[in-house]
Amino acid sequence: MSITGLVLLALSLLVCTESFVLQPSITTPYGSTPSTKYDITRNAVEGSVDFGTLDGSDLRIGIIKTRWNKEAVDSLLDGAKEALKECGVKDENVFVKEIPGSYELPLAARFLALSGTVDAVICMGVLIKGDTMHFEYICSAVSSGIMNVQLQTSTPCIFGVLTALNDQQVVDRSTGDNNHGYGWGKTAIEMALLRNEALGKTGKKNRGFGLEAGNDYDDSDADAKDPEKLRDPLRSIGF
Ligand code: DLZ
Repeated sequence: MSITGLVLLALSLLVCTESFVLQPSITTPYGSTPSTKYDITRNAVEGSVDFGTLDGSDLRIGIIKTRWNKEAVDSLLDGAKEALKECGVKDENVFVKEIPGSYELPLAARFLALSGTVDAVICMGVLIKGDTMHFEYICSAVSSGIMNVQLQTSTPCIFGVLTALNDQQVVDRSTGDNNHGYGWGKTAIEMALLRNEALGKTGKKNRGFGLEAGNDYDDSDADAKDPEKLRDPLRSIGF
């Protein structure tokens, strides 16, 4: 074998060793989780989803936030608001409503979605694991509840709930460059635009992700066009 061949062989062996032998694992209260080497830089790559340029200047966004873990939730709210502002959403088109805890998020989101007055809802809360099974029940109910609401109402409902095993995980994900609220804000805009494109809020010719609609889908929504409700959607549905 030539010298070049030997060098290449040695390099391949080094890469294999790095990939398969030196992988870190993450320890959780549930035990050690096998992981790839990318996990150690997860925080860095997590916030790097590319949302491109989003124009939210015509959108109305509802945010429902919990009083449980208020400090962290308020920081997440700041992150989301920053993203909405960056996308051109007007301050007067962002509606924030506080509720007690995460368990209440799906119903509150449903009320707001059914009002037909917002283009997306961000459901925001922080769940921290305690000593009992409470955390597991609430996480499961809230995540499937929020999914159900968005599928039933065709209004994007963003899962803005941190499900953390300890306080440190909350701090790591609700502050600084890794404030998850920011990504939730961008996701809300992208999904609101997608919904409006697909369902015709942006004009009949633009339905179906850019395809001409083949039927006469009626997008007149009396509630959403009622000037009184447009002025203050939260008040109009009883908040
Ligand atoms: C009761 C409770 C507990 C123990 N922990 C949290 C939490 O970490 N995060 C949260 O958002 N809510 C918590 N709650 C309140 C529940 O979500 C809910 O408000 C109550 O069970 C009443 O339905």
